Amino acid sequence: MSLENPQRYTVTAALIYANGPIHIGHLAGCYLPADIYVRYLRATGKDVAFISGTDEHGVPITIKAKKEGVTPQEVVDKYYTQIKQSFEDFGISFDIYSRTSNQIHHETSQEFFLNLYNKRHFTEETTEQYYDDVAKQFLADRYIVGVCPVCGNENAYGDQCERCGSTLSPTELKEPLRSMLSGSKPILKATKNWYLPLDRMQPEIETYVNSHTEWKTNVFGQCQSWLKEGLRPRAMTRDLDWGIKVPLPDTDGKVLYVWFDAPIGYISMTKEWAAEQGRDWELYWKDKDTKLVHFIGKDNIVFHCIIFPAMLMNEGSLILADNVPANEFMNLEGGKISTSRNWAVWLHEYLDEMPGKEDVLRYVLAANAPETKDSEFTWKDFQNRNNSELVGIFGNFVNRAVVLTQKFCDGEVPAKCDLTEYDQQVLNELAQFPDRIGQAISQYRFREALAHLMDLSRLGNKYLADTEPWKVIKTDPMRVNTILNIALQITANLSIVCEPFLPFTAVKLRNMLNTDKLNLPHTGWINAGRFDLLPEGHELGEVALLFEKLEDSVIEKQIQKLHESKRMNELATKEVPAIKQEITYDDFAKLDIRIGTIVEAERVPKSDKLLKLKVDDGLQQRQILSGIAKHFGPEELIGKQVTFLANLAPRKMMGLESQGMILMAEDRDGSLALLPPHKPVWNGGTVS
Ligand code: B3M
Ligand code: ZN
Repeated sequence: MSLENPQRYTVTAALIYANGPIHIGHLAGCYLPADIYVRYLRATGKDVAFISGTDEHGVPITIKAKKEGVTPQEVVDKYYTQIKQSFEDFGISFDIYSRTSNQIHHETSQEFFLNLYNKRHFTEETTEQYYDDVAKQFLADRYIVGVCPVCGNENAYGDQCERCGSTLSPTELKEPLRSMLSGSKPILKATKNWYLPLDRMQPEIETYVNSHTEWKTNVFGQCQSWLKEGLRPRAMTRDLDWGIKVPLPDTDGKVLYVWFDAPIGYISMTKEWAAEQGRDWELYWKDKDTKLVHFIGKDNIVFHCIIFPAMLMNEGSLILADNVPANEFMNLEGGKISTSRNWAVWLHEYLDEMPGKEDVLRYVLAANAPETKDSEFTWKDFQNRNNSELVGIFGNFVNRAVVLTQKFCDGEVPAKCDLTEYDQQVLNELAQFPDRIGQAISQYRFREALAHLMDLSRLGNKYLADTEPWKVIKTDPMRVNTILNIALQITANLSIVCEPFLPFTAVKLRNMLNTDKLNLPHTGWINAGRFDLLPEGHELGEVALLFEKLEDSVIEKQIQKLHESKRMNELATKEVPAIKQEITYDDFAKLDIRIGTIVEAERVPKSDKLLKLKVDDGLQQRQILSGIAKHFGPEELIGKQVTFLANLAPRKMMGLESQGMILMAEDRDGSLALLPPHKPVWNGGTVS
C-alpha cells in the first residue's frame, strides 16, 4: 500500500561511487526519472527534499586508486567534483549533493551502528577470511586473483571474471591464487565481524515487501526471489583500511561495510541540508506522513528493499521507503555500457560537443528510459527524435504560434472572441493533459508521461494546421485573433508541463512568452489546463529557437568517436602475446630466411586482401602472394627491400602460385610493418 497524496516527500537518488565519471546510463536509469518526479512534485506545491551525493567508501574506490597510482582520497575528491558538475549541467535539481566522507556522515553512521549494537541487533561471528601475510591485510574478494572456473581466465577476480562475466566468490577460484596487493598466496585467517541477522528478520521483511504489491514488477519480483531463497546474515563490518571506523574497542583495521554506511548517507545528507536551510531533518525521516522514495538502478534493489529497511526497522524511529522505482539498464549501440571497455557516452564530453543540448539528451533518455526492461540508446534514434519530435512537433508548434503572433498581432496576445465548437473541443482536450501527465509521473511511468506531453504539442500543431490562420488572415482577422490566442494558451501550458522533463526549454519558453512579467501564478501545475494563462494584450518576449535540426555528419561523428575510443582503450589494455612453445636450434635452422627487393606489385583481381609481388631474390624474380592489400598500396612497396621466407613450400591462392612468404611485424593496433635490413644488402642475403 502506498501513502496517498502526502504533502512531504523525501526523494533519494543512489549515491554513486566516486570512482569515475558518469554516463548516459546513469542518467537514464536513475537520476533523470528522479529529477522529473521531483520537479513535478515541486510544481504541485509539495514539500520535497531531493537528496543525493557520492559514495566514497568501499573497495571500488581503493581499486581505482591503485589503478591510477593515487590515494583513495584523491580519487574521491576528483570524481566528486566532476560528478556534481555533470548533474548540475544537466539540470538534476538536487536540494543537496553531498558526500559520504563528510564528518556528519561518519558520525551519523557510527551512531546508527552503536544504536543497533547496543540493542543487540548484531550477531558476532568469527570466520576465516583470505589474508595477505606480506601486505599484512585481509583481502576483499576483488583483491584475490585466480583461475576462472568457467572460462579458465588466469586473471579472474574473487568477485567476478571480467573475461566471461561470471559472478564468483573467492572460494570458487582455481589455483594458483594470488593477492593483488603483494602477489603472494593468500592464507586463511580468523577474524571477527558483526552481522545483521537477516535470516531472523525474514518475517518482518516479508510483511514489509508484501505490503507493497504496487511496486514495479521488476523490483517486486527481485525481492520475492531473494525472500524465496531465504535471507542470510550479512556482515556489516569489513576488514579494510578505507571507510568509516567501527566505533568499538579493539577494531583496528575494521570499517563499516560500505552498504551499511552508504544508505545512511541519505539521512546524514538530509541532516546537512536541513541544517543549512534551518529546517527540522526529522520531519523528513520520522514523520509518518512523509513519503520516502528511493530512485536506483536494478543492481541496487536488494540493498534498498531488504537490507536498508532491515536496518531501519532495527533502529526503530525511522520511516521505510514507500517505493523504490528501480530501472533496468540502458544499452548503447548494440552493446552493454562499459566503463572498463570505454563503451559509453560520458556526460562531461557530451556537452563539450553538443553545447546547449541538455534537454535533447534529457528528452531522448526519458523517451527511451529502461523503465520495464533494458533499453537501447543509439545516435540515430537520438537524431530522429530530435529532428522529428523536438524540432518537428514541439519546436514547430511553439515557433508557429509565437511567430504568427509577432506577424499578425504585433507580438501581443490577441483577444479571443466567439469560440467555434472545434475551439471548445481543443480547449477541453487541453484541460485534461496536466492531470494525465501528472498521474503518469506520480506512478513512475515517465515514458508515458512524456508521450502525453508530446501529444499536447501535437494537439497544438493539428489545431494550427486545421485552422490555417495564415490563410484566414486575408478574410477574417478577428478569427485569427481567436486562433492565436488559443495557440498561445497551449504554448503557455506547455511551458508548465514540460518543465519536469525539459527544464532548460521551459525557461526559454517562459522568456519567449514573457510570463515572468505577469502577476498571475502561471508556473504552478495547479494552473495548468487553464485557457487564460496569458491575458489579452500581454506582450510576448523575443522569439528564440528551441531546438535545431541535427545533420547526419554530427551524428556520424559521434558514432565514430564511440568506436574510436573503444579501439584506443583496447589498444591501451592489449597484452603482448605469450611466447610460443619452445623449439630446438635444428627446428630454427630449417628456415631459410633471406633479403630481396620487391620489383613489381599489383592487386589480385577479386581479392581485397591479396597483393601479387615479384621479389628479386638474387637468383630470379619469384612470385609471392601476400595478404597485405588492406595495409599497403602496391605502389608504396615497389623498390623496398624485405625479409622473406625462401623455402616455404609453394601453394596456390586464387589460382596463383605463391613461392615464399614476406615477413612482417604486427603493431599493437594491428597495422603491419615490413622488415627491411638496417642498411641495404645484396638481394639473396641470408638472415640467421
Ligand atoms: N554506491 C553502488 C553504485 O554506485 C552504490 C550505491 C549506493 S546507494 C546508497 O551503483
Ligand atoms: Zn571466466
